[in-house]
Amino acid sequence: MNERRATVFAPATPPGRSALGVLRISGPAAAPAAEQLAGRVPEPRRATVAELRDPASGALLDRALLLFFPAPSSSTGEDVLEIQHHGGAAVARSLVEALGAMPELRPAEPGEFSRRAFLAGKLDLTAAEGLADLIDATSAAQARAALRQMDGALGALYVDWRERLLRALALLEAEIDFAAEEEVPDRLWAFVEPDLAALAADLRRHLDDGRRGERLRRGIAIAVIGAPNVGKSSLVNAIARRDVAIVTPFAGTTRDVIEVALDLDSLPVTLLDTAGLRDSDDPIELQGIARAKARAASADLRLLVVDDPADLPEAEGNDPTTLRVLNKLDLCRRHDLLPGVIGVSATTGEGLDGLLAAVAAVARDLLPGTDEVLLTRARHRTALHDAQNALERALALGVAGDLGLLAEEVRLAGRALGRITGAFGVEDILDRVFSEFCIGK
Ligand SMILES: Nc1nc2c(ncn2[C@@H]2O[C@H](COP(=O)(O)OP(=O)(O)OP(=O)(O)O)[C@@H](O)[C@H]2O)c(=O)[nH]1
Ligand SMILES: [Mg+2]
Repeated sequence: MNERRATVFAPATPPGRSALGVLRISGPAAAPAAEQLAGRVPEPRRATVAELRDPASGALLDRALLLFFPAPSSSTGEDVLEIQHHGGAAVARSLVEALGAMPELRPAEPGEFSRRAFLAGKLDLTAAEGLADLIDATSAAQARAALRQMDGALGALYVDWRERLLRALALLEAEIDFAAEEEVPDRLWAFVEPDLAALAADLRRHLDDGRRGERLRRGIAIAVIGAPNVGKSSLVNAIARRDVAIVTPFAGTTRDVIEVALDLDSLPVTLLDTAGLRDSDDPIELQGIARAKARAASADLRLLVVDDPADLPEAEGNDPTTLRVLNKLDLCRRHDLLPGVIGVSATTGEGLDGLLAAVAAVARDLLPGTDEVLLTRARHRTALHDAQNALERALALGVAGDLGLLAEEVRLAGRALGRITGAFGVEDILDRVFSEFCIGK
């Protein structure tokens, strides 16, 4: 049997105790599976209650809701049977076992439903990636961006650019076919060059986004740094509202970098608690300090914490990505506070709201606006760079350039853009894209 036509099944909901669970079956044997489990195939797209029985023993497995979507009007383009069964590990397991016993069915691989949808032309690769991001989204801003990408906003942009390239390529190829010269004729260049130059500028602007889209996807990294014992871990716990990091009265408590993912004012944020910076003989602490320095350098934002105003370094230049924080405000006299320094107490919670507001304000600047079309993945960035380089080479060839070479560069640029949406040469990247998905998606 053709592997792609195999019928696959997978739970679409996580295992464990719940009111309901969903199982999906996609492929030509979806209808026969319904027949074997429920004794009949439900009417298309109509919720149908049915008793599900083990085909081998006849034992009642569940009374469930069945939905049947015949090809091609289904999420995968194939026949799809959706079983909404009662939640609970035993019911789910018995249904999976009954399906697994059917020789024409096999369990789906991670992302296989989405992969089939892509192969059936139901969504392009950027939309599939948006779907994966939506499943992974932990903050409202991430979910919004993922939904926009899933709806095709990003794909449409790349398709439009690729079509502009293909139009130029068609003109160049017509010239190659019908003219004897090998140079680019003036009138053709005058026609094609402005378009290629405008596209190169669009690409440059899109790439030059300060990686804000990618940052939105993975969250803003905020490193909490400072000398030992100033209360960095206490501050992280206070912001996270739970005890993620160990706090002790002893300097040198934190060794490893501890990460906490937070939704801060609907922005995705990862707080990093780090080892206190000091001279030490302890090789373990020294390693922790080295890690702290590395993470602080690569973080998007730094909270530099002190517990004595005298320890505050002069603000270096005007680095908006390092906020200076005075902790243990409950022990300080208020007039000790310097301008531009945020006073907090991890113990009493005083000043935390102000600190979070300041963090959110900086974080918002590091993230894209709500309706920007975002470059969200390194995969896209690589392909866009390839397209841009090919375009720049094409433009550099200029009017005296070789017609065949020029056409080849434009072709390369178009292929690079096609790789992003999956319109071109994707077999090799499909595995990579869809392996990021969870099973059942
Ligand atoms: N009074 C007061 N004590 C605090 C406050 N924040 C932290 N502490 C105390 O300061 C001590 C050190 O706190 P930690 O959070 O472990 O300090 P740290 O900066 O993470 O220390 P290292 O991990 O060793 O670098 C603990 O005894 C805390 O209870 C505060 O706002 N007020
Ligand atoms: Mg600590």
